[in-house]
Amino acid sequence: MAEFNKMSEMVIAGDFAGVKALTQKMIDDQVDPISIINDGLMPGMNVVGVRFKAGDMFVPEVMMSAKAMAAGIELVKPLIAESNMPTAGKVLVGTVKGDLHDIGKKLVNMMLESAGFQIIDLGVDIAPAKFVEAVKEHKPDVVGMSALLTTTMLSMKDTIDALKEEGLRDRVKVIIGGAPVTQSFAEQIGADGYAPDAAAATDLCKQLTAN
Ligand code: B12
Repeated sequence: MAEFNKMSEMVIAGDFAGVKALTQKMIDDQVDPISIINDGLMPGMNVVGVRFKAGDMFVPEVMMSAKAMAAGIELVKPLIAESNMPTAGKVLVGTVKGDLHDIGKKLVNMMLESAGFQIIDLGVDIAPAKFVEAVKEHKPDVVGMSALLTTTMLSMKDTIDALKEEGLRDRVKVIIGGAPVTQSFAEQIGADGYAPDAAAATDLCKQLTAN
């Protein structure tokens, strides 16, 4: 349908008002709300992910696209029974203890949400015990930790160790990210994965929740 393509283009362009208006028009025209998400909004965000990874789009543009997509989702959400909402999995995220940086984490959240993941964001300065508590409460598929300081990255290992001590490590995948974090650090502390940016984080979560 040409309107789906138009909607994808509007998401890519970060056209908040356009996406909102077109979503409402489609709802008025009785288009299936799940199809609006899967055939209109998602394909646009997928393109954004690819372009961001290739360096053809930058953080502010990605945020505009994610906001445009969210405007569409807001309108269709009430029309879809909770259980039918397409969900790719549940991701629990937090910035680790002692660290207050959250801009990158918010970007990761937006991209994941746009890809259909349910996000539980614990916030910043999250101690290992708090991650453990939240894993018990929310039973996520993936735990994502963010750190921007070389001093706070060490708390990522403490959190993984705490999950092990509580017998929860095998029940969740753990991914880490943030400017000072690397793939080799992820391997060193026993995380399941590392991603350098929000688009790669989305790919990683898709991969880890695929089975
Ligand atoms: C903005 C900023 C701040 C803001 C934070 C505001 C906020 N709400 O986040 C404020 C002013 C509060 C701040 C404070 C401090 N900061 Co500061 N800050 C920055 C700055 C300029 C930008 C960070 C940022 O937002 N980048 C943009 C986002 C989009 O990128 P990103 O965070 O890397 O996220 C991407 C990826 O890393 C990845 N990612 C991120 N999280 C996750 C999580 C997962 C699971 C995955 C898979 C991927 C992933 O995806 C994201 C999107 O693509 C950096 C410098 C820099 N260029 O990085 C310094 C920087 C990180 N800060 C630094 C320092 C030293 C501090 C302070 C200690 C300064 C001070 N003396 O008070 C305090 C510490 C406060 C604390 N306890 O946390 C240093 C860290 C040095 C180091 N190696 O340890 C840096 C590198 C600056 C520098 N060159 O010295 N800071």
